Amino acid sequence: MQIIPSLILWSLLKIQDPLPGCSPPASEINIAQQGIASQSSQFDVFPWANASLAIDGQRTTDFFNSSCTHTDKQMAPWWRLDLKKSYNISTIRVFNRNDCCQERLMLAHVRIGDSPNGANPSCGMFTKENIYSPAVFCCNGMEGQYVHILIPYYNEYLSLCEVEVYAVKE
Ligand SMILES: [Ca+2]
Repeated sequence: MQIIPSLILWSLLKIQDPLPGCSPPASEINIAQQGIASQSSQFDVFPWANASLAIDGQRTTDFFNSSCTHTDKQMAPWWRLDLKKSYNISTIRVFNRNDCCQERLMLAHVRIGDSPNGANPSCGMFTKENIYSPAVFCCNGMEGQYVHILIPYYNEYLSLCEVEVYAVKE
């Protein structure tokens, strides 16, 4: 008699928990694709790997499927999403590339705020626990127009395959 309620509960959790650890309300959707993406530089070897490929709706994590961004190797590279207005953001999910080079994202920060230059509060950072995507950041309603993902302090490439930003669509 206990099995059936458990199965029902399990099914509900499977449906309602697309973002483990954050549990956004059903009213929230991924608003990333309505924004404008940019990045600190363009990698001249693969000039097609522009900033908008992180919000094209394709989560493929193989860089050579042509759906991931790529900057040049530079000090403190960044990727920015301009949401055009301020939102209360519950959750950000990031798909790192997985065909190689996952460690390049180590210590990168996810920031949210109204400063277009990235001087905003941090929602979290990449560690060895979450670089093998997808990484889920629980931002608990942090408010901002801009989402930055930036690698501080390092001379490095920055590549992102997909960034999803969950908030209440107005
Ligand atoms: Ca993509």
